[in-house]
Amino acid sequence: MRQPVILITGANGEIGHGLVEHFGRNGDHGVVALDLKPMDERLDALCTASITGDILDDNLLKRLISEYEIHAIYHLAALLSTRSEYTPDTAHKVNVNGTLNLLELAAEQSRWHGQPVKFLFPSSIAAYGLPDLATKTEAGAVREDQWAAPKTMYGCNKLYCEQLGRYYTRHYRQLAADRAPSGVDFRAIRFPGLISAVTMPSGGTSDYAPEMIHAAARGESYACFVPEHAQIPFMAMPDAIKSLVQLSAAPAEALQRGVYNVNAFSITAGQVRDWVVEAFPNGKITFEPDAPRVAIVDSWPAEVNDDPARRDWGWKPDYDLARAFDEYLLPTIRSFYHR
Ligand code: AKB
Repeated sequence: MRQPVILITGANGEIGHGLVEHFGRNGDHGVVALDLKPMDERLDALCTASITGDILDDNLLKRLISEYEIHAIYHLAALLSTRSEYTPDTAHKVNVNGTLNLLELAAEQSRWHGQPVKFLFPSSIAAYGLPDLATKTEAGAVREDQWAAPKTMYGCNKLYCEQLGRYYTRHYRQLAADRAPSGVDFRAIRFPGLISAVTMPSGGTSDYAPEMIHAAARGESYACFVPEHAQIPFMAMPDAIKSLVQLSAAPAEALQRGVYNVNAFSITAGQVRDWVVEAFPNGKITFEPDAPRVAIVDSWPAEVNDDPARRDWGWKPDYDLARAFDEYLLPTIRSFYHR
């Protein structure tokens, strides 16, 4: 018999670490962790299996189908926005073809065990594209169906995969004589910039905030690649984990949409610097804007409206700006760096 599990792709990444920790300690299914890199030993111990492999490897995915009964997929594997700009074709392969592979795997799993397979997909504020700063300021807290005109390959990938998920959930094989629901229950969250106290991001354009914080905590200098006034929404990593777990647990009939914004706090790069220099006086923060990456950040909303998430599945962040910095980041980073 195949063991009932949840599958987490990109499990060794920032969100992956938090999810493996959560489900490894208190999930009712085993955890199969998949990543290109070997899992950290501490997390490996929490997994039924941790597999080092590629979501583009069809043979590997077939092995997963033969060995496990997958009831939910948290598909985190992706190339983030900056890295995707340097290799747009690879980004499309990983972010889109990889997601298509996992949607097909979910559909086949559901056919085998006869239950729906929940598919949790981390989309992003990168799916939005504001044309200029004046419009960004005027737009205020953007709703899900506004300004979906991404400027990056990563944002295009995320927006298209949202649509792929809707297709699999509602319109899969609609012309087939033996048409049947795919069994894929796709649910997506458009995450803001995420800040973890214990992992470092890589390849994201919102990484300036966590990079600044961690550099200062190490007593190092940091040249921020956006100007002080650059403003986007951010979220403490524990809230990102909470939102995925909460959306996954919501009854399908409560969800009036497949893609949700979640908001925690909106902050400028200058405000991050102000907090950082107070918390870690040895850090030396300067601002050296890199125009192409500034243009990407300027195209993302200053804030998002998350009323639908609050209405449909009771979303509410635990960490507002003050709590995120003073109760999560500061103590956790200090112990992380033994400050
Ligand atoms: C990135 O910067 O690419 C990501 C994101 C905002 O989705 N952190």
